[in-house]
Amino acid sequence: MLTFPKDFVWGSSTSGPQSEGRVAGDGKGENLWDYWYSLEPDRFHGQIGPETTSTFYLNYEKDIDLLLETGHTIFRTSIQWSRLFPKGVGEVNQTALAFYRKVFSLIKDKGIELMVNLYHFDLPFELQKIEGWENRAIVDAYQAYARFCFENFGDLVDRWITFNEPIVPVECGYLYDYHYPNKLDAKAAAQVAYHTQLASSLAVKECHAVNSAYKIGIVLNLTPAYPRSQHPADLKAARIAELFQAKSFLDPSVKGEYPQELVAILKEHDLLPTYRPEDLDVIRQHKVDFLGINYYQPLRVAAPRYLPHPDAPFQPDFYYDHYVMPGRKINPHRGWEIYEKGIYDIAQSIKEDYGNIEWLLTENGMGVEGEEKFRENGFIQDDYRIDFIKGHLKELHRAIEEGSNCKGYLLWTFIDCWSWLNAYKNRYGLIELNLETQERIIKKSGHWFKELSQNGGFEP
Ligand code: BGP
Repeated sequence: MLTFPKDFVWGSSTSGPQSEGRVAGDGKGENLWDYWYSLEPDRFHGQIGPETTSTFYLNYEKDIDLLLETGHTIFRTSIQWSRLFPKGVGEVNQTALAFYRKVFSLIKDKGIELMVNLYHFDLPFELQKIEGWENRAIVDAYQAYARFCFENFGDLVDRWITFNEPIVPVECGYLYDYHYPNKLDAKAAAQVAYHTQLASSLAVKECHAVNSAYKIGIVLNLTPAYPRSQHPADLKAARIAELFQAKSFLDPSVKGEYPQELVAILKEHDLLPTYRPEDLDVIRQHKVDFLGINYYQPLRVAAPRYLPHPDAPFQPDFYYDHYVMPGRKINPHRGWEIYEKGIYDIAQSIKEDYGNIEWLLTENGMGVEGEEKFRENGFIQDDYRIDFIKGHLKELHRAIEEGSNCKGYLLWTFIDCWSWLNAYKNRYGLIELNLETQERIIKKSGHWFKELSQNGGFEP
């Protein structure tokens, strides 16, 4: 039996925009996903947009019961900024305030630890209209929104999160053409990243000002960058990839400062953001209390094969190519590599290089396309998901035995939910969602997860 520490928590993560849905009269304002969908529905898988999702807004009471039925001792979701402040600033939507207080109270009443994220890729559209995170005014708006949340929900929340995967909107929206506003402008990307970090540090400041006992962290999608070989050119590629993908938020959040090499690279390409010197004190003084780490697949890189075209817009992969390792283990239902040891390597790096700060694995999971083919006797027999979780937990257990300060495991996700570009293509849940009837059916993994949580471990 692999047994985890007594205070180790078990649960899952979701987000407001991916689970709540919109209901007539709920007072929610548009966020940039609502807007983008109205503009370009074809860019969303099957033209399925963010309006419906898994109807948590209507079904939260039953869904919270399901948390218990699947053994949750912790649950992470996010507040939708555009639900609480339909215009991003100014008037509060009282219906939303009451909704979140009801949901959070119910979760607490069930004895489940509650982790609440303030931002999961979902800027209110009114703020995107004024250039979104490129505009420093958004930092002020976010700071006010964050403070409002600490003051109004702080009594119910055990752990706050400033941002989920803040590098994702930077990459997908400003360096590559995946998310709105699809800009391909590295200068704007650097400004957006910098403003996001500053906003995160200011949220930490506000949170501790409201109550010094409140705990606040940031969720980062981390993976070491694995080089193709030990050739110096591959090692350099890996070092630089890690600077952009991980350390750009990890270092300022945990150490209170940016890596010098990253600053030098940005300077060389004339990409340094506009900043005020006093901001750096804010970042230095307001470090996170803990980290959330999301891990799905490793990042493998090699030295770049080609020189970039001199007129092409700058992208970090100017310095590295993505590397597909021959013989890698793969999840054939999603196309992502499975590399369980990544968890151990992350844990070691946090222990050695980041002062062994307290952390939780806040997302890990297996997306499966066409999952209904695994239905037998009325429910999904997802042994592959159980094996996936076990494989990662073995590595996590090994790291904890060696002194890693990891306090919990949160799967992505509890009920199959809508995903940004992929809609419901890849199912991740412990619980199946029937899109026609909205019926929820616990999968085999959901029952297994409850045993895992009750036993505090599993038979490998
Ligand atoms: C993470 C995001 C989640 C979720 C997950 C699954 O990066 O934080 O919001 O979407 O990825 O991704 P996908 O549905 O694209 O497979």
